[in-house]
Amino acid sequence: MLPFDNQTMTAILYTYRRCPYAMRARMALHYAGVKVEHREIELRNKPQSMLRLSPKGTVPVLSVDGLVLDQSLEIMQWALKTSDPDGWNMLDENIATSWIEKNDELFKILLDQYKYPNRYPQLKQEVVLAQAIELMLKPMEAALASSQYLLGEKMTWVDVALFPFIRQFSMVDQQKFDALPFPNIQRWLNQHIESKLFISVMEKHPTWRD
Ligand SMILES: N[C@@H](CCC(=O)N[C@@H](CS)C(=O)NCC(=O)O)C(=O)O
Repeated sequence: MLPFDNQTMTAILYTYRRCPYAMRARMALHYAGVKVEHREIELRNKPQSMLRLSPKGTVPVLSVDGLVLDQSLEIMQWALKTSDPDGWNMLDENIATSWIEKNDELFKILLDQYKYPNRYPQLKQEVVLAQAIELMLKPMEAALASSQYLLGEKMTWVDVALFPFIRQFSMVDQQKFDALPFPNIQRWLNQHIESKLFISVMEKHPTWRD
């Protein structure tokens, strides 16, 4: 357990509302009860104070008590070490890693290709969709058909880490996504979208200026 104390320590989070990496970090921090100073950024005009902490210039970035975490999964893990009231961390590490690798290394590429077809004129959107279905959506549907969450009957941080990416994918063409034969993914997605946790981390904040 890290000695984070909401009363005496300030955690600063640089974030961007619509970024799926930032969403997973915000959800874990909120779940863990870590109060953060929320600094909403513009990706095209990043604050110098953030770049001084993390020159690579991606969100989320968490700064707390001299520690800088600039990977969303690190922030999630840090939050859960601080507090994990419902046992999001009680899971099989190998299965967790395989879902995360599939999402962060492969599915994210397909998501970008599917979302921004103008940037990939050589790719057919139907082919990208078919690849995403084979890689991610079919295995997810199978997992969610046999249990309520990806790793079993209890929600884990893996559900939270993947959900913002699947949400973004579904929103590219909502009608088309809704027509796919994946009722269990839709159930799981809607449950997260409608959750108090997600709604609270999607509140709008004014842009932070240094
Ligand atoms: N591996 C990083 C990826 C974070 C990332 O790529 N965030 C995007 C926004 S969704 C970003 O900040 N991109 C920088 C930019 O667009 O300038 C993490 O897990 O935190």
